[in-house]
Amino acid sequence: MKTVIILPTFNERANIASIIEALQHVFMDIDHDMHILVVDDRSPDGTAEVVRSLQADWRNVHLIEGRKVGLGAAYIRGMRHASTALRADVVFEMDADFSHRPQDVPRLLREIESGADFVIGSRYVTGGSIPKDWSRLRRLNSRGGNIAARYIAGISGIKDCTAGFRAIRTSLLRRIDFTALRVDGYAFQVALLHAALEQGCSIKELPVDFIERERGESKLGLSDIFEFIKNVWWIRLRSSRTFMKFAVVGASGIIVNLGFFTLFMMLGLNKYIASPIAIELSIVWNFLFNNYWTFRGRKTHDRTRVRGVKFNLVSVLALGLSYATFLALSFSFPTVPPQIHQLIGILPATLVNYFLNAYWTFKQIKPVQ
Ligand SMILES: Nc1nc2c(ncn2[C@@H]2O[C@H](COP(=O)(O)OP(=O)(O)O)[C@@H](O)[C@H]2O)c(=O)[nH]1
Ligand SMILES: [Mg+2]
Repeated sequence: MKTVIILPTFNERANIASIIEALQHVFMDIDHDMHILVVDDRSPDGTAEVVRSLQADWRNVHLIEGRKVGLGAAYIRGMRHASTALRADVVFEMDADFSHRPQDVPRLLREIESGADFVIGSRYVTGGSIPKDWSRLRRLNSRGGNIAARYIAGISGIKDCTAGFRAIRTSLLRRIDFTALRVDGYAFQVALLHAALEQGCSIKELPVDFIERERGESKLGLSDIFEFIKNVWWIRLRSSRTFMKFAVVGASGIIVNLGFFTLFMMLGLNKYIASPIAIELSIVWNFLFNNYWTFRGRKTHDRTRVRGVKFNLVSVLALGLSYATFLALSFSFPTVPPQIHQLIGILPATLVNYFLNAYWTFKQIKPVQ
């Protein structure tokens, strides 16, 4: 079995030689054709130079270089190269900074040998761990990413959706359209996992300890976080018919909201009074539409009466949120037309509305397993 460990690098001069050596050491006990592919984005610190000098000693070290677009773009380039030019059967995703331990490679590979298509080195299954000294923010970021992958993108049954240490069969990768994933950064991890699940592959999670890097800096940036949020919603939009219906209802609600708002203003009503009434009317409209269409097929715990009460509570909260946004924007940007403030106020209200209604008001009774 030809196996290629893909190491994306950006300014990893301090780590690259030692991680390659550590991997070579581990390879000695593995009974497969083991290779390393460094995907470097022309690191200014000269990471590629170090790799080239190591290539003189190791025939199984490969290097491709490109323009820096992001971690996902680097992995896509690496995976394409590994499965076509290098004809790999299995690829690994792995950080070059020792966050993932080289000695865990054989364990993940054994799981592939036993038939899995996709093996995750997981920090969040029993036996796995994240660094004890991770800051609250870092933990929140990692946990939040997994919660978003689960509840927004709808990936269920996987504990570590954002893991960056994984072994994947190229037979699976060849069935995936990378361009359709539409991701360049760290969001790639969740996008690829979701695409793999859509292919109906066999996925395994094995516990690993994630080690904090000692040299160099993390490259996770703000743009990665924004792309991550965009991506989980994009997955949701494509894969969830319920959310599609909710979005259609929401769009019709926007027309109701802005229509009534404009009508009331034309009738001479003060805009601060017209706003909440228009919001409330659109919420009632949305509820009726959702109740009799979007969530119609759901078996819920509650009777319609209780659902009605819950819906009203959610409505008040959404109304408050929408109106607070309207007020804040009106005071901050008084010259902008009030319709714009009213329109922006719909956004936070819609998100809160959807989650509370989908997971509380219309919570589905779980089928007995
Ligand atoms: N080629 C390439 N590698 C990247 C890029 N961003 C991050 N990396 C590499 O991907 C791996 C994981 O990144 P790291 O900064 O350790 O992320 P963290 O572990 O989440 O803090 C490291 O080996 C980085 O050098 C990029 O844009 N291009
Ligand atoms: Mg790292």
